[in-house]
Amino acid sequence: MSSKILIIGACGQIGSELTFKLRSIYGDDNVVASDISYSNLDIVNSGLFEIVDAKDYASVKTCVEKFNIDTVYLMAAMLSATGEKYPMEAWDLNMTSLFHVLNLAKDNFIKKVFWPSSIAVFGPTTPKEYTPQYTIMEPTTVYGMTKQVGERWCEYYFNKYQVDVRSLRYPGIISWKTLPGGGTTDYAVEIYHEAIKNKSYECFLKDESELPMMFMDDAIKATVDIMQAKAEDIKIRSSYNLAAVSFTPEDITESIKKQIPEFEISYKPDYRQDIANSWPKSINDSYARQDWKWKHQFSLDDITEEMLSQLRKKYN
Ligand code: AKB
Repeated sequence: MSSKILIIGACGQIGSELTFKLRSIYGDDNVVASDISYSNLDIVNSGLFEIVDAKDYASVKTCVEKFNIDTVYLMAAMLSATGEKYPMEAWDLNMTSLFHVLNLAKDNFIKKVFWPSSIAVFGPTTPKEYTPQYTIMEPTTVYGMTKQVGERWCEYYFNKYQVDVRSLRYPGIISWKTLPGGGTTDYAVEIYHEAIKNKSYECFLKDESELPMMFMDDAIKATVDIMQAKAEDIKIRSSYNLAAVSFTPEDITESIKKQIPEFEISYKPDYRQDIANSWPKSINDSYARQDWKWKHQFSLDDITEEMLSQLRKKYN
């Protein structure tokens, strides 16, 4: 069965790479990229593109009807660090956009929804090591609160209205094509850019701040896999824990130094340190591995090798 896909937030870090991947699988004519502005020309110029305001129901619905969309990937969100600066705006964007898409599915305009959750659903009272799927969840960031409550709504729409919504709790995502914006895990992308450009980096987290992370290719694979899985294999309709690697700024520095021995890091923790302190160090994703056979590929050294070789081409 052919799928007509809409990606909302296609100009962002994950949305942009997801757009290219979905076009390669389903064909350029079947994948519509959309965002609030023309902020990523690679995406705007690479195929079907529409301006869509995720907070405006009419704007989303018009695009869905225009292209006969059956599947929506809702990638627009305000992340953890920016969300602490603009709490009401984060709540509004993250919740309003989710309700619009869930309601379009409930009212049969679309058939299937992907919505990303995050490790930010966990908080300081959650067990930090190998955090289980089902555990204490008392997030202390607005972003984490929107993701936690969003998960409840996803499960509610599945149980009450049979909406086929699928979700992953992404860790920090590392990629070289598009920069992340406004997250606490962004340091793990910035550090590679600075390693190539300046051979030094001032980190906004402390050396021992361990967080769950993942290379973009693994994140995209997980997203495609969960959406392609048989509905009966998706046993969790809130959101699945998802993991690949966990490391500290010190670990990533060691990994970079294997290739750039003169690389130097210094530490100047800011308000994002409190956010990092509230999140797990590592995640138990055994349900994803069991239910729809999730498997990651990239280790920290694999990520470093790929990031540095791609960014060398970009900057040199
Ligand atoms: C953030 O740091 O806010 C995000 C996330 C872990 O969801 N990258």
